[in-house]
Amino acid sequence: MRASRKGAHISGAERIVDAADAPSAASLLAARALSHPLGPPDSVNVKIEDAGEISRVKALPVVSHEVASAAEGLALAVKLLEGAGVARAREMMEMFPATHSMRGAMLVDAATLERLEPDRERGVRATRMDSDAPFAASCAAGKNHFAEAVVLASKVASAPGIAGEICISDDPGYVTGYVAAPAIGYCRISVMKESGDPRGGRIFIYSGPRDAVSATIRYLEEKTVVVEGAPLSPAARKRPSPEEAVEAELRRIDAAGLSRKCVESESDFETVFSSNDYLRISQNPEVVRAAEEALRRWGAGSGGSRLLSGTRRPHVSLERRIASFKGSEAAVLYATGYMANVGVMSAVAGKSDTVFSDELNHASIIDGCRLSGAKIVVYRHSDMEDLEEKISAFKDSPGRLVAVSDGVFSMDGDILDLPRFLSVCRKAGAFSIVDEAHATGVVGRTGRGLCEHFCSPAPDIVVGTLSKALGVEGGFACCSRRMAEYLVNKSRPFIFSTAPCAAVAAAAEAAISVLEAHPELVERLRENTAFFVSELAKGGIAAKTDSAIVPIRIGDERRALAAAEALRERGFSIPAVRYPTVPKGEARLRVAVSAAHSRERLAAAAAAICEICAAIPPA
Ligand code: WAQ
Ligand code: MG
Repeated sequence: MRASRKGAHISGAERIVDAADAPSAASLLAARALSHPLGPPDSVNVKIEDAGEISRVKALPVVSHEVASAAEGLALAVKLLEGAGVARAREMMEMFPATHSMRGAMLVDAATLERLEPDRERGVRATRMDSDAPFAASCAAGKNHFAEAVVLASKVASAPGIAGEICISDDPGYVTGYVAAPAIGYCRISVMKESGDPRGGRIFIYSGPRDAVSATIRYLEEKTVVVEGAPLSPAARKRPSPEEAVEAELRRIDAAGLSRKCVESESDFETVFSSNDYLRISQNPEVVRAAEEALRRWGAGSGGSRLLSGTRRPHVSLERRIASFKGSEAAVLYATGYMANVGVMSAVAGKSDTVFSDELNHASIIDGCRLSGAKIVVYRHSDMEDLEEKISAFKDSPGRLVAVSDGVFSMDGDILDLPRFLSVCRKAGAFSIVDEAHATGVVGRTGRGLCEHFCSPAPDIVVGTLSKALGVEGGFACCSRRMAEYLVNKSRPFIFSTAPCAAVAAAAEAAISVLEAHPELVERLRENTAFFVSELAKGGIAAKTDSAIVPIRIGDERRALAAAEALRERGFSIPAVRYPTVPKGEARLRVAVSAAHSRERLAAAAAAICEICAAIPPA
């Protein structure tokens, strides 16, 4: 339907209905045109035509943003579009006034800001679309700005090459507008212009090859699209449904290049450069046999927590063995390394205490600090002067002071200066806690960790894991006998988890035996790492490490992903590590060297990394 007066357009609308409903739809639309708020038209055209082949798309999820002013609304529009990957949204906003005189939308190239509409006065018009709402609801008399806009935006977002849309109504009384994009959905913005302002317009943002523009325009103007599940009013659902909330968040993650998936992986050391199974002990026949025997003897599950019938001989024996390997009085076993850190931190610190935590500590330490409820003071990475200064500010506070650091930093591969850390803790009377997850089996001549490496006494608690160089699973805390008793009484992840399977404990103990019997594995890992770093240097990449983790800094998340993908195509599984694992804009490739890698494979991987990093286009 199209209504006009003195040749000028007043209103238009279209419906896609069953043929049987066409006559009543036509009369409802005519009635709507005749009672338009802008006054009576002098002509109304109602055209009924065959919809042809119909394609169906899902309505964009709707997110509402309340703002206080038009200026705030326009700024938010820019921010939302940037979040959807439209880098030049601010400049597009400056082009917006040129849309005011157009009946259709401006079509702008996302990269170059060139205008792509064939007729600049008219613009590109999205037509041939409707919601799948029941006929009566969708034909209700009067204009429903919101419902019509969601349908239009959903069709536009589904068009090939469309990266986003900006819309402000040309209705002087309607100040709510929106930006939309496949990545962020339909984002309503409560105020985008001053009330009474008759200027409005639309921009469709195009991001595709130049020779596909006409296909996009054809889709927008000619393809018949029914939009499924478009809401009729935004007020009907103030709070997004659980499904919508999840959908919106997933789209946001995806748009930022931060989407993650579990990918099945071969345990093949020729291709995998990301395994923590540094010494390949997971495959050791003695370790596998120990697990098999224990599995037959003790069954597949332990049947209870350690304090309630879950403790078996292999658990007790493993705890003793960990302690003797690490040179501590006692050890407490946890189901995972994550739980060990969460369990230790939350047991040692409480509400009235203060924890000092390295800014690059592992997520499990951070989560443990948070769970403890203690005040958290973050100090600069490995900066012992900063730690000392921050700790000394609390010298008169009555609560406990607890300093915690990774031994090997898992994303940079560098190690803590343990003697200096301990001396700062001693002076301040602070508990010292060091996580040796990536140090055990790697650092120190025989893989016993930082104490061996520095010939240093031990911190109050050494946390570690059985799942990395020891090749099995589980975490542990090494400490004094009394401290172990304390953890068993206070550490909720220990108290409230089912005891690990006895076969896991038996395998872990066998793994420690393997490591003790074969210190040359640790030596080989060290040599392999040094070799790999020197091969990278030959190719022009200066990488550094004190462990078996070699970070290759890239910066931009998408470039890091592209590099990882290119490496995967060449048969090297080397992951890109991104936010939130590392800070935004500090994405990197993270190589974990193994004692099982051959020199040839290490050299080939280094060469591929150097070549690909030189070739990926800048961000
Ligand atoms: N295709 C392309 N551009 C169009 C079309 C179309 N089918 N219809 C209108 N435009 C352009 C034209 O330049 C208009 O001046 C401008 O968009 C605005 O159109 O969640 O009412 O029909 O409550 O005035 C937003 C609703 C309502 C926000 C938008 O747009 C909300 C609105 P209007
Ligand atoms: Mg209008």
